[in-house]
Amino acid sequence: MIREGRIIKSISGFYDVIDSKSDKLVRTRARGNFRKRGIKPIVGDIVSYEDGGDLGYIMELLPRTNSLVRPPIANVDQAIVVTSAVEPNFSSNLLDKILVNIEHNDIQPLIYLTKTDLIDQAQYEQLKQTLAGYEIADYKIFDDKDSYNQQQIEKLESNFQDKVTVFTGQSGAGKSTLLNHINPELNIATAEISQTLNRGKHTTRQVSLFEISGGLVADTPGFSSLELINIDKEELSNLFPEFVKFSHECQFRGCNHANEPGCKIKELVNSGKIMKSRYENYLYFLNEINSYKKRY
Ligand SMILES: Nc1nc2c(ncn2[C@@H]2O[C@H](COP(=O)(O)OP(=O)(O)OP(=O)(O)O)[C@@H](O)[C@H]2O)c(=O)[nH]1
Ligand SMILES: [Mg+2]
Ligand SMILES: [Zn+2]
Repeated sequence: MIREGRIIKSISGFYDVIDSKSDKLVRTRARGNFRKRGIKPIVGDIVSYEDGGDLGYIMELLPRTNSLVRPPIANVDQAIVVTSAVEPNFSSNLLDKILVNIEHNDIQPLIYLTKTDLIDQAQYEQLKQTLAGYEIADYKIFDDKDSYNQQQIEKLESNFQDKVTVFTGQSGAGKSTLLNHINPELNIATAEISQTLNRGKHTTRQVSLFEISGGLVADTPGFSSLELINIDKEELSNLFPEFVKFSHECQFRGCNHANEPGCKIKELVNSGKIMKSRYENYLYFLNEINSYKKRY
């Protein structure tokens, strides 16, 4: 019998699939012809499979809405961008770069601030004000002074229902720690070896999706820096939702919000409605994309 399900785990050639209708977990293998066709099922894939009792067989992969490369995961709806106040230090440039990459994959970002216990009240107030600037982009912000308080965690979890969520962000920001607070039974290793220089040797960790609050959630390995992968400079402004909101009021259609006259975005930056740091990072990324072009 042919059924439909989603891959939540992949281990040495086996794929664990949750059946879409019955919620039953079925261990499967991919049919031999996948490799011939150069297709590899990944976690998050929705598949049709033949339920053969003990072991099922994946017949087809359904079209993906998106797929991430590191870690390999498909059909992601939203990303929790775990952002630390310190250790590593908050960087609006890195945060905006992460957000741009997420938007480019058509994934909804949510921002979660951690390590606020390590800063004083004045530093906290300043950071909170910075993060409030992201509300114009319609990003949900989780910035309580006590990062892992129960109420805030419940508020975060209320976004998981019927969605695939990944935790992403800089190495050491607290992604695994946050997941452990959500469900202590996950018992994910924190401050792990992924922070050491020997990183390459230890990246055997598998991505898997956990069922939490009616949705599927994945931890991912962090990074220390990031490139703007496959993003054209023409599309960059579309990855800043607050620019998209107002760009129809720019004098020129297709305005790049750089040197054009009558630019609504620049006007809103000057009046303080759009964050200056977002705009400056936008110009910085435009430059960066240009420099990639020269390099290749
Ligand atoms: N003081 C303090 N320490 C924290 C907080 N959140 C996480 N930590 C610590 O920061 C270290 C890194 O946390 P992890 O949860 O491993 O970070 P990660 O984002 O999963 O890192 P990678 O897996 O390398 O990407 C651990 O020692 C945590 O205990 C926090 O809010 N306050
Ligand atoms: Mg981790
Ligand atoms: Zn403009």
